[in-house]
Amino acid sequence: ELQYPERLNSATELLDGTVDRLGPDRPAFRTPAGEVWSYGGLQDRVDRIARVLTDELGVVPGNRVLLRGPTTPWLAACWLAVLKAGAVAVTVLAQQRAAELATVCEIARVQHALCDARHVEDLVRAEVPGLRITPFGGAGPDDLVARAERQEGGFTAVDTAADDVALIAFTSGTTGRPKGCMHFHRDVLAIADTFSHHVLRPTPDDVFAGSPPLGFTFGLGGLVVFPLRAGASALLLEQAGPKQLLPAIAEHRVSVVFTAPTAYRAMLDEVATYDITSLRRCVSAGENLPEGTWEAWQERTGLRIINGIGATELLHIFISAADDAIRPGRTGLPVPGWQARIVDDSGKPVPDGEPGLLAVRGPVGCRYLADPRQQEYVRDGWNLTGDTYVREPEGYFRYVARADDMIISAGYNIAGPEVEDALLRHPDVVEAAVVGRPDELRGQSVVAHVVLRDGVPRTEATVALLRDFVKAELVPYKCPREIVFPDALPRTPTGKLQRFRLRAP
Ligand code: 3SK
Repeated sequence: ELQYPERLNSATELLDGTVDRLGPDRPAFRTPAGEVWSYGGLQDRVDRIARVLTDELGVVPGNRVLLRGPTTPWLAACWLAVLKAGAVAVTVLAQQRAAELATVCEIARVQHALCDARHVEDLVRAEVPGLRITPFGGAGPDDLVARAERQEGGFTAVDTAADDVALIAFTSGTTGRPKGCMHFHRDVLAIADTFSHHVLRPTPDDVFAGSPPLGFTFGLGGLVVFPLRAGASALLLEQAGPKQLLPAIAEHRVSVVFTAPTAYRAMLDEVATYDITSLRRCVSAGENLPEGTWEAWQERTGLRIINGIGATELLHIFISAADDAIRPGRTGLPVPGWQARIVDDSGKPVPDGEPGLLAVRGPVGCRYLADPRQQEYVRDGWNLTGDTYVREPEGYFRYVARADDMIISAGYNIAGPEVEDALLRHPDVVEAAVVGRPDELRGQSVVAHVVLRDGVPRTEATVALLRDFVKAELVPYKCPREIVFPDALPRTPTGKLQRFRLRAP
């Protein structure tokens, strides 16, 4: 079991603890432009920002500070400084617009914002009463960077308790009002000491990179918390789509990459043209990883993708597996420190091999900020993630679908992801989403939304070809009755598929 002292400041542990262990000179953050921030340089900037927060902006422990911007070393430094000053970091995505920002600020009662100078406009338009916005990375004497330069270093971290709130991470869900998830200082370390420590097993020589932004806890863990806890470094990419990731991996000798299943798929065609021999860990989360994508990536690269399921409510990944423990098509085993089981609607465990709701518990729990949906997520001390899973007899957890995404057609239960996996095995298919659409005769009918490779005709002949292809892989009742060819699939800013949009009649 994880043991942390009663008084604990996670930013101090991540940063000052690492400097004490490994010295100030090792690289902490890198940028594609070749900039390198050493641990000592990062510590100095964090301390100066913390002084600006406390001495100039009047931030006191417990104040909520919004952080907004693309993935840069300055954004990461702001996050560490907010925690070091005992305040609470409220992370949002750079793409979130004024109305969403206003809601987040209202729910979290945000008093201050540190915002990348290129993204201040939407925040101003949000018209949050009393919000004090400090830009960083711009020009002028009031910019946070200029202010920090005028300050002294050597800030003594606020003596927070291990269970003081360190951050509030928002989950937009696919619909509904966003929910703020409160996480403690000890939770920040717990994700590194469980998933990262046991599954990734990083060393100080590792170079982390990836596509999820710091406003998504998938990215915050993978690009800040895990590398710093290990004394490793992270390449922080503002643009981190499949097109940018491969050259970045090759040029900066990245060894641990975090991205989503669709990105692995999108990189398949070009991966052979880059030298990616530095890579030793490829992590996939955020969505279900189709088995076909896992196989194709292994075939092209020789690398076995580490699948994982995480949640903003639980901060990071709680089921996963690495190396010889990986089973293609399975998410994995509960990460050491975590427990998982499958339950029915009343919370009773169901036998192995039967689908049910995934329930997990471990060192981090869901704590929604002032939201009655807490009662739905946490029942009898177990967190219900909203996913349907099967636990197989050897203990592996296999994803079936999001609990509310099961398709029931003519009395059959159909898991959209299984049909998607079949479609994605066809070389002309780039992305696929399979949903149930209301149908008078069958209750629901199976509809596939397929993004085709460039140049493939969107014709009835292609529909017929794909239907035959699926029928050769799956029982006929799972075969889509309808196949449509959009240009792209609707996704949240964190890349999650918005199936509800596809279900609309
Ligand atoms: O939401 C997710 O899917 C997720 C995955 C990994 C780590 C963290 C999160 C929130």
